Amino acid sequence: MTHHKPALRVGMIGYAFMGAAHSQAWRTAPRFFDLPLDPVMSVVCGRDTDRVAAAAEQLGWASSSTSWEEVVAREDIDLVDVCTPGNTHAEIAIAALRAGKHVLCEKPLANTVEEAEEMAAAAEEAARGGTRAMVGFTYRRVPAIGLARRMIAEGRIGEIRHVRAQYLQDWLVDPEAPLSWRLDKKLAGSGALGDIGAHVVDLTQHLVGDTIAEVTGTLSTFVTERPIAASSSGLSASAGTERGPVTVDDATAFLARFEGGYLGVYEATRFATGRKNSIRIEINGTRGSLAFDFEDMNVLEFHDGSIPDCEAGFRRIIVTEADHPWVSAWWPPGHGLGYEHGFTHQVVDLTRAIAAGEQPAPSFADGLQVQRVLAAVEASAEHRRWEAVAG
Ligand code: SOE
Repeated sequence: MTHHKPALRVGMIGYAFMGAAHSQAWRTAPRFFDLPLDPVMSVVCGRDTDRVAAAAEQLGWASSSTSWEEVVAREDIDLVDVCTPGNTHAEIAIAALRAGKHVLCEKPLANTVEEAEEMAAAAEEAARGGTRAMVGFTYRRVPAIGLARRMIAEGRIGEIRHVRAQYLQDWLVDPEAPLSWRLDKKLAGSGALGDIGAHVVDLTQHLVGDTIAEVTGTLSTFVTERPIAASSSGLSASAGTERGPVTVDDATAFLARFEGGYLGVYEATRFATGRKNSIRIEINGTRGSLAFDFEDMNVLEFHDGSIPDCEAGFRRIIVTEADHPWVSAWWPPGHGLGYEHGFTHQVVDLTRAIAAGEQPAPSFADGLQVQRVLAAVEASAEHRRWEAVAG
């Protein structure tokens, strides 16, 4: 294919949901985009020898390993892609950066602000030597979100007044849905707040180009015990009747005030019956409004306030034109993109930034700032008051 280009040899840690999404991205990016480096899917790493070998075969990695330390130390690896639960992000990412590997790390950046601070410091240090780090807030790279950001930056909706964001899922409505690592505070850090709330915090801040200054919010856990899943506990199938505690939030709601003075209203839940992956964002400005729902991800709604009221209204822009962000590499107008394309665009932008010697976005510093917002929401819920976002 692109043998004249320098290689970017990738080692990926973890191979479940995110590992599959990232594998698809590494494989596809150089086939649809003209990249300055040629990604090589060198090694995938996991704890179980047989399962990780099978994953390598299935997902297209040249080899497999059961030691992330070994992968990080390998001379012939240029980038470490961290697709593990949050409790291992800091250790793996920092070791990789110190070994001179570029890092792509899944979100949320870490499980605590302290870990995120250490990661951001390691990334800053590494950047001095040209080593890059990026956190995987992949929804930034949905074309409709890219278009919304461009329109806001161009002033098309004027001054911002309201930011409204919801991340709605329903995979925990059934009280018999099993405990997964995502429901264990030690592994996941928090529940809906960090897993999906983090996305809308990042997305909205990215869209308006501003940060949240203070928050007040609350957290709820509706189902406090669930059956232990055989696969995640290592117990036999008979363990189906055993139950374990849910140690994270099922849902959160919070208000925010941005540095620029405007208001934010946020909701993140795994109990919105009927909503599967509904990331809804509406931004109201003095000259217009924009609205997005990931369940209709190729569409951006735009109300242009300069049109006379008798003819105005929200119109649906189908974000599949060649001059929409990232779209020209894909299909003709109207043919649509999906969830996986965000991951491909992430790999494209990261690879280009590495080759250009530039800082990719979102950086670990951006990931740390989101972590601070999450921590402020938790503190607010605990103390029942407004909390400033530290930093
Ligand atoms: C589960 O809630 C999950 O897979 C999240 O972990 C992702 O970040 C989100 O994009 C989709 O839902």
